Amino acid sequence: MTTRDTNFSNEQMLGFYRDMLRIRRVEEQIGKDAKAGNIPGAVHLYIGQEAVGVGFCSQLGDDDWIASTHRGHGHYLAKGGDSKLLMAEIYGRETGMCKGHGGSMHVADFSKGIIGANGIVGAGISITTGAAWAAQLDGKGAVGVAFFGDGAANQGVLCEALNAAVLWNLPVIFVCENNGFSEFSPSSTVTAGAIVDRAKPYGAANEAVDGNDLIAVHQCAARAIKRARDGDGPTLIEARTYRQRGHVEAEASFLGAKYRSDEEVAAWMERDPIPAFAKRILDAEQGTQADIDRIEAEIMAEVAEAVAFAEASPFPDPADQGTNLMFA
Ligand SMILES: Cc1ncc(C[n+]2csc(CCOP(=O)(O)OP(=O)(O)O)c2C)c(N)n1
Repeated sequence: MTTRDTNFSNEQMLGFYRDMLRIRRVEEQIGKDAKAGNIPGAVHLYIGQEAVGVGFCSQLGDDDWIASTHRGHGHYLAKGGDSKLLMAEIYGRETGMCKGHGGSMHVADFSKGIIGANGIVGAGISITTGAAWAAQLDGKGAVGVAFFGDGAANQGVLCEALNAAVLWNLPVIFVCENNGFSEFSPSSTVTAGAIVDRAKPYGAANEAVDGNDLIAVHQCAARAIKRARDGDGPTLIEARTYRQRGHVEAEASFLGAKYRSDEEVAAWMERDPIPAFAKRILDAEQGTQADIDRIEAEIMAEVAEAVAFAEASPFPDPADQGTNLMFA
């Protein structure tokens, strides 16, 4: 038996497990549907990185803002997004949360504080900085969390945002999910230095964390969120994790050369955050195999319901193209 995670009740531990597994199973389904040709457009999966989204979003409310990337389904679900609306959106149906006009890369729900995923690499960094500025002006203690990749960390916008955030003491957290790749380029071939160190010239708080360890992410996130809510300014976090799937689901059909070894993938699969968390719960006797099995069954039922909902939904009316549907 390993030590209990004394900060967390059994219910909370199982809740974290459920939230991560929900993202995993929904995305596995999306991956299958993309391969079957049921989904229009490109699909980028978050599989392997679930501990980061859940570690942060489980501590945020609907009034806090997050922005995501082209790999945004996990953040949407972790922040309380509805799986039916997500699936319908990705299927391009009218019942999606953006009425089928956004698709996989543009999932957003302002009512849940999800400013949006974004196909423009790095764009969420500046959008969240603006949302954090608005939150500061509102004075109600809300924070902004920008999730972005290691490739995005090489965009100039991170420097601009850190500069403004420190200067104006904004309640913003920049969360770089370093998943090892920018498209098909290993980070080591395109990224100089440690991303976490990019906070230092600006004097921003900063922390690197094991992005596959939900408890470590949760604790690191708690420190940064407290700092932001207390008016103590921004934090840059580098969560080191691994993109288990390809950059985009269809990549096998157009990529000639391999860009990572089977051994590397296998080594990271050993560190998959979800089975590791199940083991942690069982070893610490914070839940039973029956709990794990029940959660699995409930989530599989939710996934089936989401797919049925999407499939039964109509496509949007082409006449609505060009209408600002977010505010309609
Ligand atoms: C401004 C901009 N430049 C380039 C691209 C093409 N592009 C799409 S995803 C991607 C890689 C992003 O890598 P990273 O930020 O590490 O995120 P990850 O895909 O690993 O989650 C690139 C270069 C883009 N969409 N937007």
